[in-house]
Amino acid sequence: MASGRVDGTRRLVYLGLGSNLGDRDAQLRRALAELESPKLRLLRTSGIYETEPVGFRDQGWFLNLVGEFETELFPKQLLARMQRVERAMGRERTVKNGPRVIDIDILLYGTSVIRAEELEVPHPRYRERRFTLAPLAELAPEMRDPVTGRTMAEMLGALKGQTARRRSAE
Ligand code: PH2
Ligand code: MG
Ligand code: MG
Repeated sequence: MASGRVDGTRRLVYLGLGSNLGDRDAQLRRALAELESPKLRLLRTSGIYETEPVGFRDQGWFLNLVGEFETELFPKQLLARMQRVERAMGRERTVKNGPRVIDIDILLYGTSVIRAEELEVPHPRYRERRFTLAPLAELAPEMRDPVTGRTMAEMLGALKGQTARRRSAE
């Protein structure tokens, strides 16, 4: 569990999902359903958090959650799957960090550290965001960030500001 390696090939991955346009609940549910496959199995989901927009602030509040998956997909295969689901759901890339029907991000992929142009893992900003750390700390408070060694609970405890209200369990 600590290494995120379940056996030789399977990895635990944590995906962050967010939506602030349209029927946000329905979109989170649909994205989880469309992500699932024999090689990407959903193990647990956090509760749903109603969160204040971070970054570009002049937009509606988000619903965010984190899904814990077990996967045999390599990171770039996983990214392609996520982008396919985003496109199928009508995601349009317009304003950076602006409103979206669905956003799916790899937060953690086992204990891997990946620094490629098209993919950075751990997610480069997840340590500063309550909308990612609150659901991660709910699922795995003692899990450590592979770069800093800090636990999810420690990082969450150090954050100031940014409203995130846990709304319901899935
Ligand atoms: N996603 C962003 C930027 N800001 N704020 C909240 N509350 N939730 C998000 O998912 C979010 C955000 C970029 O992906
Ligand atoms: Mg994002
Ligand atoms: Mg994204």
